[in-house]
Amino acid sequence: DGVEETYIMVKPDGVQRGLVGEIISRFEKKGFLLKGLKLFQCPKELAEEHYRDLKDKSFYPKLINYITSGPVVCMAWAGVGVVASARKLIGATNPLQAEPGTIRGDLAVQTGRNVVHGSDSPENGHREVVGSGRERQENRQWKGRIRKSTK
Ligand code: DAT
Ligand code: MG
Repeated sequence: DGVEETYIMVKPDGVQRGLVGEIISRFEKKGFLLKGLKLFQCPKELAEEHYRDLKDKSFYPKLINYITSGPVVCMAWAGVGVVASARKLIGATNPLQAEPGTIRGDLAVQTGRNVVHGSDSPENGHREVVGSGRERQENRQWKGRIRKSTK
């Protein structure tokens, strides 16, 4: 049916700058379904797992420091085509190249402080939302309940 899920995360700079509401608003207004949300201090091991594909990049140590430097807001959003659409709403990785009207285009200037994460494929969307192992069990407690309670 084309319904996907994507993992959206307001990064520590977005939380510190008070942009959580603004960012949530953009996905709400677009019409996607918020399935779960929590404020979370990301442990180093989970940050390394999240960004494992980048571990050979020169900026990787800084990236891990940044993402674990303060609380993040974790969200699961669902909808038809939500993965690609969310990436469009977020804009290019380098905020200076992100189009005006996108979250990064409107709210950020540095690649290393680009305020928000969005999954890059439906497979990664599912993996990042559901998690694995110990996380998987814990995630059941905060994700995926809204559809039931609002209908
Ligand atoms: P995106 O977050 O747009 O999916 P990505 O997955 O390629 O981008 O990289 C993950 C994060 O790593 C990105 O949001 C910011 C950081 N990053 C990527 N490229 C970088 C670079 N050239 N210099 C510094 N940080 C970078
Ligand atoms: Mg990415």
